[in-house]
Amino acid sequence: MAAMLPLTSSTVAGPANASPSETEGVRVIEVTAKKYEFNPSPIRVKQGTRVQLKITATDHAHGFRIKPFPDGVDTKGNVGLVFSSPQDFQKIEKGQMATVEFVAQTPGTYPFKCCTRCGWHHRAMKGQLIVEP
Ligand SMILES: [Cu+2]
Repeated sequence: MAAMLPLTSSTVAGPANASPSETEGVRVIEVTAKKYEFNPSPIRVKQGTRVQLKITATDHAHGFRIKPFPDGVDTKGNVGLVFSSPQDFQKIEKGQMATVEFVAQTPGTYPFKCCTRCGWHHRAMKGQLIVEP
């Protein structure tokens, strides 16, 4: 039982428009995707957390792709993010929400990016997930 108890003093102090909440051990983080940014970014979670990213494309169709290996780590090593959904890629239509769920198994920095061509600066549309030990 003890492992599931939430800490009394939450250190969640993200941007005001992000509303992280916890449901049955899942950390739900709402993310917006718009030209040409993800918000919030970077997203910080603790190692071992089951994370659900709810990504809403507000102004245009966007995409979301995250690397399952942390930056600077040999990709032949252990996977750092363990996905519950079969893929780490989502296309998100305008006004729609996509959910990506995974366990943040290994500390490190995981870059993510838009993977649906959405305009001139599409390639610059990136963010980071930081898994803290
Ligand atoms: Cu794009």
